[in-house]
Amino acid sequence: MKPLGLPLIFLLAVGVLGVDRNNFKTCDQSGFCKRLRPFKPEKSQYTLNLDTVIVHGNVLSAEVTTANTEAEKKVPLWKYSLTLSALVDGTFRIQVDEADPIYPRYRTQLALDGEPKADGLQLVSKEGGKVTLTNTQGHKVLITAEPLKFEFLDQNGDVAVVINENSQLLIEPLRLKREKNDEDEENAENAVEVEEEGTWGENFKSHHDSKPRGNEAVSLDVSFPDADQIYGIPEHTDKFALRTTTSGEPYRLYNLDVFEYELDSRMAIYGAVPVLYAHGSKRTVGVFWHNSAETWVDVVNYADGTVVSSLVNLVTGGHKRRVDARFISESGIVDVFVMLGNKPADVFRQYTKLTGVTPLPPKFSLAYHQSRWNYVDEADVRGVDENFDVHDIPADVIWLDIEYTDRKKYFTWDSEKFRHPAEMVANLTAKGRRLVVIIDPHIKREAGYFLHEDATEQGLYVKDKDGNIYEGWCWPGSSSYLDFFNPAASKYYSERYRFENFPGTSKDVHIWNDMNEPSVFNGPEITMPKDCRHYKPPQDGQDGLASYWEHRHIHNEYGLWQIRATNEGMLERADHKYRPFILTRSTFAGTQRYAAVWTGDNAAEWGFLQASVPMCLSLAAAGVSFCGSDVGGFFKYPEPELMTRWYQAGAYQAFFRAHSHIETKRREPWLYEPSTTALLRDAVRRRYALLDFWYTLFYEHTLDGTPVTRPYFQEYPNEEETYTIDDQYLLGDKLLVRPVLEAGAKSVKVYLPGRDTNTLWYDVDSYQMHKANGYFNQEVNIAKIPVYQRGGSVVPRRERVRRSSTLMANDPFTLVVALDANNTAQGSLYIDDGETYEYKNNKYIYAKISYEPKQMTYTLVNPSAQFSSRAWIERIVIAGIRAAPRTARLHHGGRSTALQMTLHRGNDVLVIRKPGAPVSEDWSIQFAE
Ligand code: NBV
Repeated sequence: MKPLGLPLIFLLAVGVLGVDRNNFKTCDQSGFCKRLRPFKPEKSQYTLNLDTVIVHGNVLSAEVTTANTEAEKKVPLWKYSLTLSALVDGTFRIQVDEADPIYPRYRTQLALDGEPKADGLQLVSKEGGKVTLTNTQGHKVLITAEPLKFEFLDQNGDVAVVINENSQLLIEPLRLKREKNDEDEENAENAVEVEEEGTWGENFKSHHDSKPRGNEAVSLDVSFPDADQIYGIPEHTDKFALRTTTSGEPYRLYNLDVFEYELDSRMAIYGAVPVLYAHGSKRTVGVFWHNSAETWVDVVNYADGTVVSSLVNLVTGGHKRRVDARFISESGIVDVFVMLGNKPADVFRQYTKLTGVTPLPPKFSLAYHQSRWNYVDEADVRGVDENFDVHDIPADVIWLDIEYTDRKKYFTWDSEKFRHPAEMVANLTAKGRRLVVIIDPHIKREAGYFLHEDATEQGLYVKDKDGNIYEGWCWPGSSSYLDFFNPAASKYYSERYRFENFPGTSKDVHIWNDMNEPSVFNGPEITMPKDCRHYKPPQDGQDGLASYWEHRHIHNEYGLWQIRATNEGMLERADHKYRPFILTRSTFAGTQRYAAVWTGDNAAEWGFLQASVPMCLSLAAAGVSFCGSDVGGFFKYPEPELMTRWYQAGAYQAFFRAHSHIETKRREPWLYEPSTTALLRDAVRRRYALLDFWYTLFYEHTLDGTPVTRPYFQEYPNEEETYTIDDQYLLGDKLLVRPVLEAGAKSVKVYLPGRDTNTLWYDVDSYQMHKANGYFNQEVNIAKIPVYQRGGSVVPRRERVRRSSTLMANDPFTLVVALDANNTAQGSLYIDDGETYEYKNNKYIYAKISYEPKQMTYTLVNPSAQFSSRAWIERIVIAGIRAAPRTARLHHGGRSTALQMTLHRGNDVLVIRKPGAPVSEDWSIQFAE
């Protein structure tokens, strides 16, 4: 079936912005959400059978049964198996599955970074209808048998997380479909036996979902006593702090290609990471709902004005602080991780311990990227590349969108427009630049196209509900989709990335996986039908429904399977020598292990620039620190002021790429008036000056798993005003960024946290010192980007302007030392070759830098790590110094040299000129009064 030229409609719609909500389900249109959302029995019908409790190793296992009470007949009498495991680092896991399901229920496969490590679990007592357990860190778990409830106690013995407080644990047991007969009609009064409409099939618009397994939803509620705010569950365009959903739609997690997505919305968009964090001044905790099916999340914050006060009193006993959340998923099992923090950084780390960190990215990928749909041919690419040099703007990467291919057949080139891809790439690499090309997951169904033929012959495609190859509609027209769940398909796909299989590519060509929700223009909600079939490893005795997974089970992790195969292919194409860079649109828990994420098709409007900050903060908290938005906006054309502000903001977001829609006016930086070009140039140069700072932050993220881009409350957890701030943020614990996000701004409200600890903040442009005291008004002109360095930190910079980051490898450093109230500061610097895995063989430099009133030291953390670098320290700037030392001497390699200094009295800055200290060895500077 050929739908009505959808892509054309897509193009025509540029300019008239607005999501077509009719294409996407509300909770009421999503069978299980409608069915389960009202479910709130007075008392949970799940009971722990105390006689069955066994604690072995780190796991408690027991049987749970449901009572079939008169009052609430939604849950049939059934047996479930419960396990509760203690995991390292203050984390617990609860899994509840049917004890004996008629087919196995799906368990999400790729989110976890391997099997979580066990902690010790001890049974403390089993009495009075309760089981008490403890881990090695002194956290306790109290399980009440009837009605079933789990309370997690922090190390002070206070209740930190409660599961099933609101009795919303529910697992719809799998049942066999029976044809209706007269007997059923007679039994109609037995509610359990009567199947609700929609059990075996649902419709949405013209689409029918056959639901061969019937209803199989799961739900669970979680309460966070003492919490002021909860965060997480990206990807939405809503605020960073989640809002009460009682009077509207729940937050939806279902990876979707939402054309012209709207702002301030809980609608699902491209990504779905089911992790929540609850924060208050007492503690920070988190919950990771390990489920890849469509999921809806309700939130009640009892401090919200919208929550009726009688309910607040009833539930919280008058205490206003508490937030409840509830997950409802279409399928799977109940599998939830409880992370007990108790500081924000702890809980963010606990989450990345489970799902993995972002591995050290190749350095170029942290630099500036220039993209457009599309650079039309080789001459265009060359022109763009050259113009960066003509206009003295550094750039590291040029991107090619779908039009570079031979009519959307991925792993091919348009042989007219891109006749010499290898030369084109060589031309870029000569300047240290790279190319990124797009590879989408839909495969053009065209006779003679090797990928289509191989996939058909080898049975590598996703199947439809009847077991035939699924056909959908996407950019190439009629398309099929590789089933990455089939190891043969993933292997085949990985191999497509080999240089010999993708001619023209080299280690300097990296990959953009777009449309991997997956997007299907003529599918329900623009995606794959839920009753499509995915590969499941064959097992004896499992046939029929037990022999495959349905798309409904795995939907949110489909894209993750694709990028995993891409990553594998990119590693293998270069014998695991070079670090791949991948950009993905679809996001799930664990995505950060393979790819950076961008926020998809935004628009050149101030609202979308504003939204980029909370969207990336939320993704960063969910493990994806490598996040950015299309700089300038994808749809529409950014006028100079918006373009300038977006470049300035993008320069301080992890993934910094300008991109635009094919139908919009060209907008490379030099196409604006020279005054605007100058501002864009300045923004990009600021990014390059801080590239080593970014690189060091990403390296440190691999060590501690905490976000690179941080909400204020991560570093200042007791400062209540910060809990809802999401228009400004921290980079590591050192820089504070308040991008100008408003049109015509003459000043912006900057919040400087750290009042209680006498924190000082230095304006990075003037070194003007501000004492932390909450909000202040920062005057801005169009050139100003409000960024502040924390007193007590050292930030490395490189000031020489080059064409690309690669060409800066041996450039000298400036160390900016910002003093705290005690005249001390600490920082670090990480250096390696920027692109290989040699750092894993100790070929790197990682130094701690420390400043005290009498001396400054630069010390390699791991002296056996060696990397030879010709870079050196050309300047040390000390901000906030009131009295200049009389002398300064560099001590290095047994020698001592007198250094020259200048004190700038106006702003209390001391500049040490040309200390000439190396970056690859220890040194110190001694100051004398
Ligand atoms: O490949 C074309 C675009 C791409 O430029 C954009 O960044 C993606 O988010 N792609 C979506 C397809 C359709 C856009 C309407």
